[in-house]
Amino acid sequence: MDNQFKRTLVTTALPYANGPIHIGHLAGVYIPADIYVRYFRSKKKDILWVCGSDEHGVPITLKARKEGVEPQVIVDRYHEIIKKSFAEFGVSFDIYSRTSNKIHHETAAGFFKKLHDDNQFIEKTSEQLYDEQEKQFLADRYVTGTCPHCGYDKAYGDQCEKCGTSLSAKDLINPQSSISGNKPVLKETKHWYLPLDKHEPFLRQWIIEEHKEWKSNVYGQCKSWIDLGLQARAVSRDLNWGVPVPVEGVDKKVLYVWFDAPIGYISATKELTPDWELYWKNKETRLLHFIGKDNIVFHCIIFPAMLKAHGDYILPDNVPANEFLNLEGDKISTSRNWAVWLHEYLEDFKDQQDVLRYTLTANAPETSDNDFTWKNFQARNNNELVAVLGNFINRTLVLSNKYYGGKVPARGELTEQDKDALAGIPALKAEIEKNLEQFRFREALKQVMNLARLGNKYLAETEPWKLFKENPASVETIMNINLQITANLAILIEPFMPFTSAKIFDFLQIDALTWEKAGGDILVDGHQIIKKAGLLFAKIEDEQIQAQVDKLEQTKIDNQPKNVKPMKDAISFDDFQKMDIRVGTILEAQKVPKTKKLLQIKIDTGIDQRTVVSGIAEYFKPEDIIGKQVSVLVNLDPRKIKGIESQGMILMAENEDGSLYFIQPNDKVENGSSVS
Ligand code: B3M
Ligand code: ZN
Repeated sequence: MDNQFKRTLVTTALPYANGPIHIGHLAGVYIPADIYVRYFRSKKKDILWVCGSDEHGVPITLKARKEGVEPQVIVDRYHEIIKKSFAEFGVSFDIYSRTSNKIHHETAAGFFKKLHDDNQFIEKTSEQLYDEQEKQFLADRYVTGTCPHCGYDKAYGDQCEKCGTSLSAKDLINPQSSISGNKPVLKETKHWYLPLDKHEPFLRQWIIEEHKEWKSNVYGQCKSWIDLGLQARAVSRDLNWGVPVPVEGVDKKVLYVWFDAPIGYISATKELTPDWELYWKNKETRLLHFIGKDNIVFHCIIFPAMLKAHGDYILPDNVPANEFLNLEGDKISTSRNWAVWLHEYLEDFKDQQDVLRYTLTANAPETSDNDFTWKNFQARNNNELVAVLGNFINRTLVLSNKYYGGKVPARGELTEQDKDALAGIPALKAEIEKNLEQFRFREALKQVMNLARLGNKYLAETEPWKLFKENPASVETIMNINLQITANLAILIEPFMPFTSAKIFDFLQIDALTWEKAGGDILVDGHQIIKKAGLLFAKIEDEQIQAQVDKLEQTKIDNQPKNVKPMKDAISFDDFQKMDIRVGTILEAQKVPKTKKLLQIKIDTGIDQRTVVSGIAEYFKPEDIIGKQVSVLVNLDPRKIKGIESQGMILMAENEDGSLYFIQPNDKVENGSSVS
């Protein structure tokens, strides 16, 4: 399939620079892409991989707002953290750029301007959701509400994360401002729209007819959107963070983040190479977008429509999107801190990047959502990496050193068993290639491990340690074959576990080799390998796993509302109605002498003016509460407290730490208004 192409350009979703990177990112997007790109590099194919931080959009401005800093502070912080995590895990982009830089602003503005000048947009003034308190239009993640398609009640203004449908803020049922929590009003504003409806016939033909080979999850999503009917999408926003709309006289409007972000792929390529146009405009280039399933509509419908409208760009040849990875049965969530963060993983599992890369690939959510559990992580390490791969290579190296001082022995005459073992190498290599080229990374990795399994089986069946005395020549053959398998493993494993591959090459004392060398003999007779090799993998103990599980348990506890008292027994409506609660205003207040907690308070209840003794002196100064409206239970039997008759009770909310708050109307009401 790759033969008709001269070169490949791989893009991976630009992570939002509003938080660090977790295992969900790696498993869904960056590890599969890294495997793919490393494989093609190893085959010496012309391939480039571009990525960078997505530094615009509401996730960034919301975070900045929360911290009370400028958005630039947020993106500078997380861009560095993300970039470092990727590098530490061997994610081998050719460039990791960012969308706040100049080249991107110019490229995105230029792209918009061309479409604008070519009349590819519709300009429309319409009513949009507006937060009156915050004086801001609400779009995208600034507004949440109920999805009109699936009923999910936390859908965003641009997308429902539950069903994946792309939305416009006005589609939401019961919209609510993410900033103030208020119900938005409608206000007029002018925007530019990309008429997706106009592109529908082309999209239908291009995807539904010409790309039936796309993964079924991707193809299915695209088909259902197209069948639902596409609508014009606004590509500008009333915000002050982003790429300014490059139209004369327009102020305080920026490009919609999903308009500028995919152009980030183009800007990054420009930054990387003067030949960037070859990768974007030449029909012999194959463009691939690796993404998660929530990004499908943007990469398969909206961005291609933009590229098509521009006129001179190629379109993606494939969009191998993955489903989601869950963590211990629950959706990974940055806000709930339900994640395994890459930088934290390395603190606990130093130098064990490949164990995580292996586990995430073996459990990749390729066809459906999948679950990461620490138990499975431990089992994959102990039962597969240690017991299969590590064990085979260790035994091979130890025996070679023991028998031959680490010099590769020559092969003699071959038995059927020897021939079978040797034949397994090219056969498995072919399987690995076939799967990699079809984006089936789990299966490809399984086949790599099968080569180690084959080696273990061959060792177990030939038992060279038993033969060494009586038939030394046959042992030379056996060990030669085991060493050749080891060298093949070093090559074939490189896309998946680059750190391990480098170690094996070092054990064998040869320079790293490329893909074409795999399939047969690699080591020449008499070559000297390392005398004493370390172990490739270490067993992961139960305590280490327990510590991780405990950490997640703690997160669960942290996420729980604290110390909420259990509900009292049910009461009847009549019981409730017996209470007469009124809004009153505090007229006077003074401390009750010789007490710590008590205030004597005079209240205008609307019915009368009366005295109430209340145990709130530790939280309120008498002079601060005069004039405040409070809720008072007025028909409570009077009680004498410290010699003063208390005629009712002021209702208070009590926080976990014991601090007290009045229950007040949110606006001034008449004294005597009843609370029910
Ligand atoms: N920034 C990532 C996300 O949806 C989004 C991808 C942009 S790719 C052009 O989490
Ligand atoms: Zn939905």
